Amino acid sequence: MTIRKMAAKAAVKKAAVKPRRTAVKFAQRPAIRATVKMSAPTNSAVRKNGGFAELPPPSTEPWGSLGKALEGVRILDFTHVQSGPTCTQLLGYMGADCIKVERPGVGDITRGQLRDVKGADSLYFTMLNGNKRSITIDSKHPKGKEILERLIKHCDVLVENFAPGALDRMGLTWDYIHKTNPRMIVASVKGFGPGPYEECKVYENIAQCAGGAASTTGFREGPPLVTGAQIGDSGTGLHLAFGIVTALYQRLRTGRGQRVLCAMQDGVLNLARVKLRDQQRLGHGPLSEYSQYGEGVPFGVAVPRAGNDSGGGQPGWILKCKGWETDPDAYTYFITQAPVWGPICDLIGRPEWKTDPDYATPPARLPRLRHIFNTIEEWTKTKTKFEVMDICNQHDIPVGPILSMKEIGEDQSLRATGTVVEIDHPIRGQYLTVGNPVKMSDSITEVKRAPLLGEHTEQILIEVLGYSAEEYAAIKSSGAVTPSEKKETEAA
Ligand code: CAO
Repeated sequence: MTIRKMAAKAAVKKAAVKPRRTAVKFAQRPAIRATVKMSAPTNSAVRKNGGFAELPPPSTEPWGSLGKALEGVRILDFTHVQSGPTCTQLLGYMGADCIKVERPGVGDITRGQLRDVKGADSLYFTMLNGNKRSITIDSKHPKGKEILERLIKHCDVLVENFAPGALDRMGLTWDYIHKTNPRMIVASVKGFGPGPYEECKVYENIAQCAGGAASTTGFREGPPLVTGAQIGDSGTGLHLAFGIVTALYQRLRTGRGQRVLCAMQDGVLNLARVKLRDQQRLGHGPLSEYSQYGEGVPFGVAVPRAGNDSGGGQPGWILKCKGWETDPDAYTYFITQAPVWGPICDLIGRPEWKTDPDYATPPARLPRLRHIFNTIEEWTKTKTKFEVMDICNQHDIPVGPILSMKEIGEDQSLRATGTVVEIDHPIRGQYLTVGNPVKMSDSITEVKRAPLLGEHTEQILIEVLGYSAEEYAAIKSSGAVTPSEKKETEAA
């Protein structure tokens, strides 16, 4: 039987005993490696179907009834702060069983950072650690090391984003992990890849600066700027999730795990690649779509900050809308896309611009963009940002309201799609989180609250790792999973 047939058979069997859309029970479940026996594929099989001789016949079961995409994958989640937790939360949304290992009595440092409700885990933590179980283990305690070894044997992927060398200092070197479980994928976020800065600790804004985003963000006259979108942390977590899923796929063919590394600098650069494109274009002349070109400001040796210029070949800018004097978000983004230039001219009361040689073609407009946007703004200032959206959409003119986080939190269409989700938490009560931004027709996401610190320690030790009740009691009294008195005093 082929690998795929076996996997499909196991999935169908599992689905048969599981009613549709029931919450995934975090019960003992064999990891994928246990359900799929490997056999070395022949070369022709490797060429066919990406490594599989045959796919199972297409299922006719109802969509969403065959479990979740990553069901059966178990993650040893050794992540903290933002980049790693973003990655494992996404894997959890896709159905992986994420076991988050935290330091007894302390936990992920973000549990206590930016606290808004006394005694409750922060939103920083709860919004990045949904769909996970929490186990507390002192990774430097001898018994803790033994538990970790069992976890390594029972999991498919270890994800971590400690400072360089921290995992090795715990004794969890790649050689040790690979020897203990050759199928395990070890995925890491680090600030920098191999090179002069590889030993450095890195946070979000450092990555934005080192990855080329900050030097190209902001206004020409001002200093470099970081963006609110967490492209260094969450962006790298997203890249890492992609690496993990592809490594799982390759493992089906090779039978072995591998190391997956995402450096935050690399992740940011990948997201800023259009600016490296522009750097090379600059060698062949000025960048005509940047408004400084039309303003006659010479270019320097590096890609400049472009303010709110549109990144593509279609000029755009942020324009004031009705109410801008008092509402800081009463603005719209407006793109003067060439195919709808005629309707734009009609809307703003400048029909003569459709044929005027100074305005009729995109190249003719480039040196006049400031004047053009000022004129369009005279029109947008008479409408709310939502009216601009409604009117322009009727003419296929690409515009977008500047939405505040208040407006996004209250947006009913985002709630309806599960992108913004309201969650119940036993200590803080209800809170909003961002659900799975990736929608899949056969893998339906259920967003679950973040775990309390060590909430599942007993459950994981007994149900996943197979310790007896007596062994669990001994582990508890050993101090390997509970805070030492010293740590408790420190935390208080
Ligand atoms: N039991 C015992 N010790 C534990 C433990 C556990 N369960 N979990 C973690 N620790 C220990 C680690 O072993 C490490 O100890 P040593 O340095 O003595 O070996 C220590 O806790 C702290 O690890 P750290 O150095 O990673 O943490 P930090 O707060 O000093 O640094 C950060 C944080 C984010 C700068 C660093 O982890 C880092 O650079 N990570 C990689 C890049 C990254 O992901 N950055 C994005 C963070 S999100 O903004």
